[in-house]
Amino acid sequence: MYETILLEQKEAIGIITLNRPKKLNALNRKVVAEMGAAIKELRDSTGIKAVIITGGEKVFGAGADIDEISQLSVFDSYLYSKDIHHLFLEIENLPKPVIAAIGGIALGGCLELALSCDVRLASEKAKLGVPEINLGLLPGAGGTQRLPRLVNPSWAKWMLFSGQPINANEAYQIGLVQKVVPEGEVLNEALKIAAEFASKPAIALATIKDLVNTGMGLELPSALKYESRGFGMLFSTEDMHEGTKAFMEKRKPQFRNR
Ligand code: CO8
Repeated sequence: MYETILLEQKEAIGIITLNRPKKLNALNRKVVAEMGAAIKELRDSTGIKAVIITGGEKVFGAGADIDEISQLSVFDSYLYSKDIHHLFLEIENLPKPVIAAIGGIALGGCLELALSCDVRLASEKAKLGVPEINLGLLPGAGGTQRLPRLVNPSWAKWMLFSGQPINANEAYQIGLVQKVVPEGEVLNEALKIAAEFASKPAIALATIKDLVNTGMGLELPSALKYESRGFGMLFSTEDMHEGTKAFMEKRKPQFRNR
């Protein structure tokens, strides 16, 4: 149904695979439109509890399609940047965990896509970078903002100023990826982690994700008030009563995501 991406479901896990292999999965307008539709499908599907975004075991993606962006007018490039921001915010705010499984190069707009995911896994062969400076550009899909919020701002500036990619172990050391796995194993590992997340009570998971995302932009006293409201709200869920009861009865909880 989609041309530039693949959308699959494995049990409770939705998997979006970038699928422009001849162009190293470069993002064009069609990819952005199709990913937007796929993310909405995954959001609305009650059977999906966690999401993986990947480019497969060899490449994650080489960034925005340079051929396409080189032909944009000033105003169109501004609008395109806003469209990509809209998509990446939808991913960031999806009320389900999203894992980026990075099998190989993740550059420019594709690294920025991975930055909008909740956690990132990388193959030991992966290279991650923001080379836009070499095109006389900047990472206009969130890279100048999400990267320094995720890693030490000086590391972010190093990557942004030099345009040089870093390898998976360096990315792990600066906190850009949470785990490095052997070549060819990134999807298996992502599926394991997604299955663990998917087994948790969905309303608590979505509330925690919203609290982290929203709270990071608030000063602490307001963020803590927001947390108290979320905590109180969970007492109205069946899963909270089941989780605490199961603990007292020394059995495994049966969460029903209600
Ligand atoms: N866009 C379009 N085509 C690409 C891209 C790209 N980003 N990257 C690779 N390709 C194409 C190549 O042109 C080539 O196509 P063809 O076979 O038709 O000539 C094919 O993919 C294979 O690429 P290479 O032959 O170059 O493969 P190599 O293994 O030799 O090199 C590299 C791989 C190092 C990844 C190299 O392809 C490269 O440097 N690519 C560009 C990386 C880059 O600069 N990315 C940043 C792009 S700009 C960006 O992401 C901006 C994001 C913000 C956008 C905000 C909205 C406007």
